[in-house]
Amino acid sequence: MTSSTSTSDGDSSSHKEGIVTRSTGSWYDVRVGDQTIPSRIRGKFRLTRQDVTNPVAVGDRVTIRLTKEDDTGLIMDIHERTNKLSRRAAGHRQGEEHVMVANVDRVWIVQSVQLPPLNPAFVDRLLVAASVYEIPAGIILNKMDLLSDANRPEVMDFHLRYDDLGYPVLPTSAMKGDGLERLKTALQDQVNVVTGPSGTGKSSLLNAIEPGLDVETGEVSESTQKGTHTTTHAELHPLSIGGYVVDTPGVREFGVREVHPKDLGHFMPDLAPYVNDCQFPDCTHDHEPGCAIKTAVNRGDVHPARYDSYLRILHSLQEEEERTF
Ligand SMILES: Nc1nc2c(ncn2[C@@H]2O[C@H](COP(=O)(O)OP(=O)(O)OP(=O)(O)O)[C@@H](O)[C@H]2O)c(=O)[nH]1
Ligand SMILES: [Mg+2]
Ligand SMILES: [Zn+2]
Repeated sequence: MTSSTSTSDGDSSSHKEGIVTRSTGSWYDVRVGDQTIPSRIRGKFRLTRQDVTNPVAVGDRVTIRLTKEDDTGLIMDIHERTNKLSRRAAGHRQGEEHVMVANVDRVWIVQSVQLPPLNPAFVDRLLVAASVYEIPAGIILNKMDLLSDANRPEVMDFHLRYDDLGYPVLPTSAMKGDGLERLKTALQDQVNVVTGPSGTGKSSLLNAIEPGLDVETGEVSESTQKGTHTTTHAELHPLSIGGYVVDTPGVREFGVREVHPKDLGHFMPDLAPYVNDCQFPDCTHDHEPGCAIKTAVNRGDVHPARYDSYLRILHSLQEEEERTF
């Protein structure tokens, strides 16, 4: 334990920079190069970050000090986060923030052409959530081998819609091996959250690009979440090409929340340009006359499916608000 990347600390020879890949109670796996070093945290982090259940989260970039005795690490410093996926804790720490993953480079939403069919409402909900968390998003359009005359118009429309919105859309077929090189390039050297409905082919895709990597990325069942203190830990799985894939416990966990209904339009890039042009300044773009967004939909500048998603999310936020207050 002598050579090292250094910090300005006097004892720099034993300091290393790494990324937290797993957390199990009081131990954290910190990946440094291709080594994983079990580490603990200094007490001060527990004391200074009392409003969060976990002061150190998976995805955190940290500086550790290696202990000479047993090759474990002590987390000395947590670097500033670019973003985080978090949720409100349940149980006795109810209301506190639980950070599931920090420093996510991209959330990938997997959809399949068929079996199950495209689900734009699901996609839009996650895109809004990603936008709220300031995490770039992308779409993987799998099972392209199932493209047929019957579903082609819908699939092309879907592809173009999100392309136009500026999201990367990657058509793939895990079965035929199509599009996998492009997918690999997109995932390489990034921290990727891969999510999507069950059966769309997440495991098949990940296995195709990294054999043996079968992470649990599916949605957690409703009943599991009702457990009083479900502690859900995400994990970063290293890719041999560089980068990580994260399994997160379910998309519901980072569904749209903590957005005031009136702010929703700001989180949809195609609606955002119009939100301030309505007749009423507090327009919800739902039923009000003189709504600039509805005008844009009628003019063909906003896709009706996107407006439809907007309304669904709006209504769910309004319901939530009624329940809470
Ligand atoms: N035709 C076709 N079938 C595919 C493709 N990718 C996956 N499948 C099949 O779709 C089914 C579901 O694939 P999985 O990889 O298990 O899907 P998943 O998204 O991981 O599903 P969950 O783990 O339940 O969330 C399996 O029967 C796969 O063989 C594809 O590109 N084309
Ligand atoms: Mg799976
Ligand atoms: Zn309006």
